[in-house]
Amino acid sequence: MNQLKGKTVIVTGASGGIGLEIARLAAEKGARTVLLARSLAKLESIQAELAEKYGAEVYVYQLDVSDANMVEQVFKKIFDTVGEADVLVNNAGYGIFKEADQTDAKEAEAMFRVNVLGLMACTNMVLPAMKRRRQGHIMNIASQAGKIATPKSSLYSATKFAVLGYSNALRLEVMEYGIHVTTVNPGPVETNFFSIADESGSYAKSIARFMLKSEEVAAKVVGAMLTNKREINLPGWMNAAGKLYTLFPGTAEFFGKKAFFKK
Ligand code: NJP
Repeated sequence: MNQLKGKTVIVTGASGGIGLEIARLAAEKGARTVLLARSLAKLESIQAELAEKYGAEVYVYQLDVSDANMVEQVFKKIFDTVGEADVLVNNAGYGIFKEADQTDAKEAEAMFRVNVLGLMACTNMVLPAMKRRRQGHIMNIASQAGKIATPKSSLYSATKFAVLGYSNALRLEVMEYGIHVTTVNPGPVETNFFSIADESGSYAKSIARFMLKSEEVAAKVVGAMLTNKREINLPGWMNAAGKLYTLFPGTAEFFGKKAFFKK
């Protein structure tokens, strides 16, 4: 049974990378798909492609999730034009790999505004209707960096730890309304993320063989839509490493030193 047919799926950061693949797959499965990002021209060309390929009902809106007023205006427009959300995928985000003392307050504030406050603002827009309808699904793209913090990831990890903390509390709060909250924690994924996070390209090169494809991540996310999956952790070996790290952090840091200092 295709559980997404006729459902409304909103994806932030859908102009490329993981968000685009999630939107593409949701559209292919018959969802009414709403794509949000800052790059409107990219969204419009994706809209045309998805409409042609899948005959999909696709809507696009320009949105910078770090702008709280814009979040409010755009979501109101979506509710008026498209309808209420069945699934919200909070995917917009970025990282910058730098040591803590090389990171200034402006960079920290900007990243928190997108990765954390933006995600919270979008969630708050869809929650009232989800609670009223006693159904819905919030899927938050966090990271393995929200489970294991490594050098040059202090700021990025802090934002993703925040996303996991927020999501874990939210899941309990909305459980009684039949609303699901899933966190998605991928390892490195081959996307434009690294051209922002790792300008030199050296980290991306050193871990190229471990990189996931955005299509793989998207398949897991879309496959879990409207189910009560708590977390999606991938790849499996990194999930296992994350569990060991939680149990024995000191030992894991000692033996994992070589891997931890790859950035
Ligand atoms: O990155 P990329 P990913 N307001 O750069 C949008 C997490 N993750 O797909 O606004 C609204 O290809 C941007 O669009 P635009 C990562 O932390 C990744 O890899 O037009 N949208 C684009 O569509 C992030 O949360 C890896 O520039 C904004 C999208 O976000 C998510 O996965 C590993 C925005 C970014 O696409 C997607 O990242 C991991 C804003 N202010 C977690 N700023 C990885 N790639 O290795 C950016 O564990 N966007």
